Amino acid sequence: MSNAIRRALVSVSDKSGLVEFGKFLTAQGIEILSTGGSARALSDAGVPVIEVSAHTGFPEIMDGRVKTLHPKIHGGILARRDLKTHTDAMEEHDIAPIDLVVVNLYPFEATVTSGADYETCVENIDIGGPGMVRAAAKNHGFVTIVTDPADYALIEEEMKANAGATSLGLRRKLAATAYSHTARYDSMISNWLQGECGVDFPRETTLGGRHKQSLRYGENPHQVAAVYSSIDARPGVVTAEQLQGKELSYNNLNDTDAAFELVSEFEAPTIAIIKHANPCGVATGDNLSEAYKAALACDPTSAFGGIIATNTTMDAATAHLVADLFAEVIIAPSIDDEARAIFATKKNLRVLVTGEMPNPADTGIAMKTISGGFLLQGRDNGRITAKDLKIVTKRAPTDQEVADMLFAFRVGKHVKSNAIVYAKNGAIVGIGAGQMSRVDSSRIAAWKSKEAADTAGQAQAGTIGSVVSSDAFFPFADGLLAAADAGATAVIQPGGSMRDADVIAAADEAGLAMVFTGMRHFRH
Ligand code: 93A
Repeated sequence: MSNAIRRALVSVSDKSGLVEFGKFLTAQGIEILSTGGSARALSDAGVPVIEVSAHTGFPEIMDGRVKTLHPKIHGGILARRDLKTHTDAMEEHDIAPIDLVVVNLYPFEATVTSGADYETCVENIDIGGPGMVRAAAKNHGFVTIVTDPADYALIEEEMKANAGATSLGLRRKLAATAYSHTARYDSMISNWLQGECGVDFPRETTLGGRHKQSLRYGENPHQVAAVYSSIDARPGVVTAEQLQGKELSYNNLNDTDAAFELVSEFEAPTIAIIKHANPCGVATGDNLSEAYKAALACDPTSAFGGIIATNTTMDAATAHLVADLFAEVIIAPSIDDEARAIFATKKNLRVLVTGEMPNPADTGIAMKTISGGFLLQGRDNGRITAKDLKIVTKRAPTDQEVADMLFAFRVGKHVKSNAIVYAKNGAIVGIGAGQMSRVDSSRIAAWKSKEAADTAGQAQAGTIGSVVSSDAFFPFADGLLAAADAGATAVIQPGGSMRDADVIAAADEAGLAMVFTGMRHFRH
């Protein structure tokens, strides 16, 4: 018996490529069964179809909620062609085999993102479609399932080459694709419903990502890697448009994300320069070029080969300055025409435009894999403002110190722990990141700042007269005293150590002003 496809069922919401594929199937002598809208689209284009309701002898009912849920459809898809009991059942119940299932689902995701009301979202939960997709995928030994119009061409190719049949290899691949399609579909529905009910963490979860691009390799050349868009993607790196430059690598994407999330914290024009997912310069300014110069001054050595993010339109003056540095990636919400022309002269430079900034206060879930599972947590959308600060020292901070402390603390949220950040006049002047000891982070930041000053031929390190931020409390006075030695005049930290009293006394003795935020920003 030939394996050629003889009968197809077509029921699609996304009707792209449908008419061409329908014509191809008809030309192969294939009978097409189809549901309401799909049948209309095909017959309007002159492709002969049999309505599913005519085939089953049962009408579409309940506004289409029940249209393909019928034994003649599911029996035709699920029957094993190599089992007598199955073929006998087909004969007994007058069930015709269906060899090709062309189905894609009600646009649930688009309905939710369009802001539709609850009822409309519920109505866009497809039931019959996933049933057929899963049935056809299960019976891939005999049945071809296609859920993505992009795959019509693959099927046509094989059918042309194999006298109207597809290979088992292709059917198996398409079945795997089909199950990931229905799994993602159900996870979108589940996530949406969980959100509607205020549930943070469902009992079971799938990641629900969509493959965007395979990457050359991961963090290292021996690791495979790919980038996925998630169900409720915030505007940012994954949704950005790449205007020019070499292909983005895994590390580029990771660093660019760190840079872009950091600048999203601020309203004033801000530049962040990132290396190895940590900032090596961040500054705000009245205009972007001022911010850039101040950000670069923090650690010009590390900035080489960095990732540069801004939260406002990239203009020509800043683009000229940026073009002088060897940078890997530029990311901005928008880039004006003159700045684009300047970047265009640097062919390898990757330039990304996002169209908008993410909201730092957005809720969302952050994920990290660990052996045997993964950790989920709410994203760190905590934001400290002046009213959250508790002054704990005899000396109260000046307005400038308060402004710089808030700036430093927000930047510190984006620095790997232990994170110590010194700031002065809206610019970061020293960063100590990722150390196992807080006092070491404090010392490294001061030392780097001194080195930057020496290189620039400045008389004193940027930390002189700065403020210092710590992402978690100082467990002892030593880290704080190291900061005072470096020239900091004010300290911002969460507080909450059992030795807070000692640390406060040390701050008073050193003449420092200190505030507690009551919020910690670990980042690992
Ligand atoms: O409402 S349903 O869950 N009930 C069904 O029996 C059913 N059968 C197919 N939705 C159902 N479908 C879906 O209709 C398909 O998955 C497809 O997305 C859509 C195609 O409808 P039409 O051909 O009328 O445009």
